[in-house]
Amino acid sequence: RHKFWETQPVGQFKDIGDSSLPEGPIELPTPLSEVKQEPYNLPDPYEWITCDINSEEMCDEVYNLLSHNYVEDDENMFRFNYSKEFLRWALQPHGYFRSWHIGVRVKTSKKLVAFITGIPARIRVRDEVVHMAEINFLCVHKKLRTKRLAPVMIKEVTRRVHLENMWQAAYTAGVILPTPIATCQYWHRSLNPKKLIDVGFSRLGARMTMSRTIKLYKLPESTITPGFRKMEIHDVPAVTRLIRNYLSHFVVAPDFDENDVEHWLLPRDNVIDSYLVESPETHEVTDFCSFYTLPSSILGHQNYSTLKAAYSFYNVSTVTPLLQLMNDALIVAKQKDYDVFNALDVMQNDIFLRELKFGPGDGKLHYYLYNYRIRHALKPSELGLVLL
Ligand code: MYA
Ligand code: JJ1
Repeated sequence: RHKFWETQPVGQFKDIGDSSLPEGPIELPTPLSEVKQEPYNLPDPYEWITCDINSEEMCDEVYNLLSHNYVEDDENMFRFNYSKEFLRWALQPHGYFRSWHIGVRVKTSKKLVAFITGIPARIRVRDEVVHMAEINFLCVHKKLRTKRLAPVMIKEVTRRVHLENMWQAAYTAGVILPTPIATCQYWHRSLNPKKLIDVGFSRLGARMTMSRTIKLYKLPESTITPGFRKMEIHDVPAVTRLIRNYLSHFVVAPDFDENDVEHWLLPRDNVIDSYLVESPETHEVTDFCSFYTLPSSILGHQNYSTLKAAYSFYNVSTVTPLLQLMNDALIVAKQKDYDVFNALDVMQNDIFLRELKFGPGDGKLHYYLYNYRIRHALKPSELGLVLL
């Protein structure tokens, strides 16, 4: 059934429930001298390129490929529209490898037709911290689909990860592959219900009018929690302590240090928003919330072309109840003119989802590890990892 994935060191469907298989690496690392030195062969018209995402032209090409060919919902009404600023952030954490930003183009025309990326990350699985690649932005131009280009891209990124002496990877996908470590549900909180209904993102509920719906989703003009403010650079040590302690409670989670927190959580306009609660008495940082900005193109609509979506990232509550903290996150997202606030049912998100009027979406997100076996599938609440 999975001609490619059957050949890869991933949990296989036939092994589900086999408790005799150990947790951990499926294959041992090979000596670096035995890693293939040349790139995999592509069909004749195409060639590999390493993308310099700092170059304005290259960033434009990647942006254009993704904005026309990347992930859509099941009815092809919306397509992720990652911004160039977002892509630069997502692909260049400290210690990134340029060789892991891989493009395929047509030799003759130089047109970029496929893309895949990796970035390095330390991911803890139970009590082991594993140096992994996070693989994202796999994309093949619509006109070149189902020609088995994706397996070549995956093998090539794997080779380049191996060359850096890393042997595991983490990735997410909307499709089922062998074998998810967890399956999560997308939830959506309407901020601009009229637009969401107009564009077909959501529907008027049974026995609901537009004005009742608008009232249902109304939020206060300003945040509630005393001491709630935007995160700043001097907060990095305190936020790192807060996040590290929180993430230690999950089975799979990133092992963030201060550099990671500075890169992944310090606010950047229209990319990442982070807020915290500083106790007005003790000046301690007690709570934290964050969301990233990922608009979607609205395909073929008369009046609207983009949906402005916020995606819940990492949230930690120790003093302010999570419900109140996330309500404040919704309030700032509304102030900033987002149309919808999205979240997965990971970590402790189930505490606030229903209460804050999120509804389940029609999309699921499956989490995967490459070359690392987990004996039983995890519950979403055991996952402390959010990929972009
Ligand atoms: S998930 C986002 C993926 N991108 C999209 O959905 C954008 C729109 N779609 C496309 O661009 C194409 O449909 C893609 C497939 C490129 C997805 N992950 O070339 P094909 C398998 C993994 O004929 P196409 C993200 O970015 C499929 O099961 N495998 O198909 C994370 C089949 O294999 P098998 C996938 O439709 C990516 C084979 O590909 C996916 O033209 C993580 C068919 O190839 C998918 N999302 O192209 C990648 N979709 O026969 C894995 C299909 O066996 C990383 N397939 O069923 C693994 C770790 C690597 C590093 C390891 C380091 C140590
Ligand atoms: O956004 C998604 N679904 C929306 C739109 C559905 C449009 C028709 N298919 C949705 N809307 C309902 C909202 C409603 C608001 C009021 C309360 C009740 C709910 O369900 C879905 C997620 O649900 N998104 C996608 O399908 C996009 C792809 C998801 C897979 C992502 C793969 C990522 C790759 C990572 O590297």
